Amino acid sequence: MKIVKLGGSVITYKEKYKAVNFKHLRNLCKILAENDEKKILIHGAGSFGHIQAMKASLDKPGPIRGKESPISRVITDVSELNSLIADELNKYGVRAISIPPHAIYKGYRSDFGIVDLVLNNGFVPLLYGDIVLSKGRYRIISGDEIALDLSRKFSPDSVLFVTDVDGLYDSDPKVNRKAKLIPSIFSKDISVVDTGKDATGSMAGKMERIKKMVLYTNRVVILNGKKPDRLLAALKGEGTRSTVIT
Ligand code: IP8
Repeated sequence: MKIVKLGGSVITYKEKYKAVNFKHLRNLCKILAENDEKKILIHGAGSFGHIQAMKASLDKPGPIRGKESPISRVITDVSELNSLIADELNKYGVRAISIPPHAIYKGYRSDFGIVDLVLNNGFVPLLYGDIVLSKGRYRIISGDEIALDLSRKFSPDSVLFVTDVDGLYDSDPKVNRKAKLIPSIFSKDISVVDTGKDATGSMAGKMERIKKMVLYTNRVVILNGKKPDRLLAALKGEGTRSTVIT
């Protein structure tokens, strides 16, 4: 079984409120339809979540009181993105069934019974970065954190992160043109540099979770979703330009 997270920076235009990148989304749906292995899908919030969440300072967990309207707005917006993605997946033949995280999480506690039920009846569970509630409090939950919790429960053979870069580099490829891709690395050798510029801690948050994830899966792969063939190769367990973390 595999867990695949489609990053918000690939499937949406991150700077433009509620703008889906249908070209990338459809290319990825096509690939996911080609591979009929058991899988759980997760997607990020992209411009359907991060823009409003930052505007209303929802990035840190806190009391709900006074923030009801942005919380409800963000939950509604990410669920809208989720419906669009479920629709595209179904058009391409992926039998996805959405499972809203806010309905299965209470604070930090989750009940994945419904994920198990959906998966073991031949469907593809589809979860996403969301806002979850507990008594009087809210918190943003990233798709990466959901991937970690699902890994703990389902022990997938691999977890694939579909991002807008080829993988991990020895320096920031968006700044340094000479940055070199790291094809494989042990999780213990990863040092995390905080670049935090979205509501869930960006790359640093992702790396913290990946370091924990390798305890529950054989490998974590970070790859570029703008080159959909790489996702197909990684799904088949073949080598492709990416970073493999073990
Ligand atoms: O895009 C963020 O999820 P992510 C969720 O997976 C919200 O980090 C609501 C901003």
